[in-house]
Amino acid sequence: MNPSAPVVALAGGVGGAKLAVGLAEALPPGALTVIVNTADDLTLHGLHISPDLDTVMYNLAGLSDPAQGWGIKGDTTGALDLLGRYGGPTWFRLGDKDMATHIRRTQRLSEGARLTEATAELCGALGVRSRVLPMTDSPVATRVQTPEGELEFQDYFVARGTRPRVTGVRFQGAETAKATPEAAEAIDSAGTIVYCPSNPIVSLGPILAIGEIEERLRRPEIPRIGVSPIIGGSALRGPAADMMKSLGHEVSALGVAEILRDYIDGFVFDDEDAPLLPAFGERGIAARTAPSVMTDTPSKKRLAIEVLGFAEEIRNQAPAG
Ligand code: FO1
Repeated sequence: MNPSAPVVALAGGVGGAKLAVGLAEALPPGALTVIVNTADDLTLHGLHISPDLDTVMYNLAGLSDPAQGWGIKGDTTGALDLLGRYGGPTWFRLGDKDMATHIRRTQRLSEGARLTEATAELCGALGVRSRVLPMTDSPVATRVQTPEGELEFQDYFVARGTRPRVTGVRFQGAETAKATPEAAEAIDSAGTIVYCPSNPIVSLGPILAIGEIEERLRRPEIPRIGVSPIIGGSALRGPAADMMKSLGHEVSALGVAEILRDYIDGFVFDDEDAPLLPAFGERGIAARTAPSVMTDTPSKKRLAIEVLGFAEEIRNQAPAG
């Protein structure tokens, strides 16, 4: 697979990280840039934690815990256990090795490095060959509105186990957040844009909420492909399905495509949902199905090849000029 120009993938957590691995496998070294949601970031124990950046980084480095999809495989929690004895919060499960990432990131930020620079250093040290970029260096925080009040994202997601019904979502700081020069340049020079199978509301939503990024993503002259995180009416993991339902979206691949509609030229969803193909046709959204459950590296790469192949088809159909 050798598309004519660099590929930019937009990703949130585990689903996004899996397709990023597939894309990195399918593309020539260095051809992939992953722009990652940072609105899930939090500060705990005095440490700056960027869960989605780390999930993408660990997956691309081959270090991630295969069962969870986040964190580091074989990690232990000795430091967290002792922090708990000191009276610190333990609801957010930080592994010992993972903690080194947060310590180093926090140190570099306190020395004046940008999150983009700190991330590049961490990825470089772990041997990640794709470029991993935070969506912004500005602070943006997802706030989830529920009958229990407005919650910080990780309070909703981890501490409350995504149980509260979501009545609204906002991305605090997005209205003034800036695109970094690196993210702007990556999008401007991309030959293909891929929306990974991440939660369209709280993983891709924050990226699209940043005006300077959103404007740049309106590039109809290049193929832009979305991939559904919804299969057979549910999400393989996480609250995407419940959240879409409570916010009034159709809980299906079509519902995801409708959310991303202004930003995509084609949409890939699971073979199981093939009966939706005529509805995509009726709504004028180019679509294709593929096996989209990513359980191992070959299945991640296979999906990536389908996505990139679809992008090439769309590129070749486009009128020249
Ligand atoms: N997810 C959980 O469900 N429980 C946790 O305790 C937890 C800890 C954690 C620590 C580091 C990290 O990088 C990710 C972690 N996650 C945890 C995942 C994270 O909350 C989610 O993947 C994202 O924020 C949603 O995309």
